[in-house]
Amino acid sequence: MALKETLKQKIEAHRPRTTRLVKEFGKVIIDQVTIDQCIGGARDIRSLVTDISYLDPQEGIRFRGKTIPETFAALPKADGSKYPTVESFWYFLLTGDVPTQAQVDEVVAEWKTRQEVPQYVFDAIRALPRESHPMVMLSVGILALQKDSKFAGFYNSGKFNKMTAWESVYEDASDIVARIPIIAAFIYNLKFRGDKQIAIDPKLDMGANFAHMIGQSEEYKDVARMYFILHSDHESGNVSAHTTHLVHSALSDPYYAYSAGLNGLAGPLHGLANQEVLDWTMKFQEKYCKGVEPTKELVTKALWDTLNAGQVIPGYGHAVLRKTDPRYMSQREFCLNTPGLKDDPLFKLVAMIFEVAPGVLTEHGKTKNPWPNVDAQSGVIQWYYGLKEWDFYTVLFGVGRALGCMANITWDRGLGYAIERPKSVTTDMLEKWAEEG
Ligand code: CMX
Repeated sequence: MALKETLKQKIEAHRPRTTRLVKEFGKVIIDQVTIDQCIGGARDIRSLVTDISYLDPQEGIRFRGKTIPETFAALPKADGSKYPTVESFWYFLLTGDVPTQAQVDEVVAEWKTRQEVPQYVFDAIRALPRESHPMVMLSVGILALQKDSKFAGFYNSGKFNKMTAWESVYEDASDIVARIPIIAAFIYNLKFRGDKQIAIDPKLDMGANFAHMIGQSEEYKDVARMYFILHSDHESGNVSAHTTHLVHSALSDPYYAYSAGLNGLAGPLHGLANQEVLDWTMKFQEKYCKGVEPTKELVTKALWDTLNAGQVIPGYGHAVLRKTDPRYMSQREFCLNTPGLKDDPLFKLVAMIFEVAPGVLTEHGKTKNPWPNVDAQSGVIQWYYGLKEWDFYTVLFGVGRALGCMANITWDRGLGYAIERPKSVTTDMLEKWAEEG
């Protein structure tokens, strides 16, 4: 059965669960809100629902109930590869089912029909100053596609229907996940390869085609597949996923919603941390290792200098996780299993930071989680394969994150989630409640 038809059945089967929860158990209390949560970024307040992924503070992410190793093991692999195709993962994220090879082939073929990016998108990106950050270009590229939104078209058709609205979200979402790697490759080539563009190879799956379009090696095809899958989703409260969900909750179409999500991903406390890690590491080598090999002592000194300057150690800490991020471990494992990469000086340095930073951060005593997150490891792999332009790294994150955000808002519409509108209070009110105890 085709993906959309399977999804239709899943959504229709799920709806009574949501309706029953609201109707029969709507007033059951599942959390309480404290003043520090109000002021402190709504940390930990249980107020979002998603079945696409769940983040356990100790264990890390599970996609549709599966850990990262379980996900990689379960899904059909790309031809001649140890990693699944991104398309098979998309099927899995949307439906919760592990697809058969035939179902994967269908998605791969469907994405081919959606891949063509209109010329005006490239023109809009070209019209930006060439020094614009690649994330600006990606966000503009996605927004430029809005003109042809099927969801907006359906909304404006006069035939808008809440029960079927998810179908046009699915159409836009599928267009976005199929097109975003093409736009990302265009940006990379425009900015970093002297505008030498490479045409789509219609024989390749999404990850392999991305590698091909940025002029990368055969080996990088697996890097792309792994990277996009690992960065896809991290439940719903993170800035990019939450922003996408919030904007779409106003029935803004998926283009408006994901362009906004990307703008959040571009923050240094979120997705931009991956470029900050490389920047920090390079500056460390320049400043502390002139003519000498990096040592744990030098790394310790550099970490303390950063902290004493009031800055954060990029790639460390997390709002939810309290252990090393399994996305970090998965990429570290990739490095350790890749001859050449495991002996790469930059990988060795990042591994040394991993040995030292948790202790320094613990002694510093501020962060609730001294362990590395996904961003501490991802840049090293890109660097090794020659993708050294680190201000592009968050674009790679954005290509992967599209999968999670688009799967989520398809289900948001399927289940008819309401416009998001939390309540704000004033400082006077907080002070009054504080006094009253
Ligand atoms: N280095 C130094 N200080 C850190 C720190 C780090 N890596 N991580 C947290 N802290 C500090 C916070 O700045 C905060 O200090 P103040 O009390 O002075 O404000 C204190 O420790 C408590 O913070 P927390 O509750 O542990 O962490 P938050 O939930 O507030 O923030 C995060 C989480 C990720 C923003 C933070 O750990 C951080 O800034 N890390 C570095 C940037 C980074 O790697 N971001 C990527 C996260 C993954 C992703 O989204 O891509």
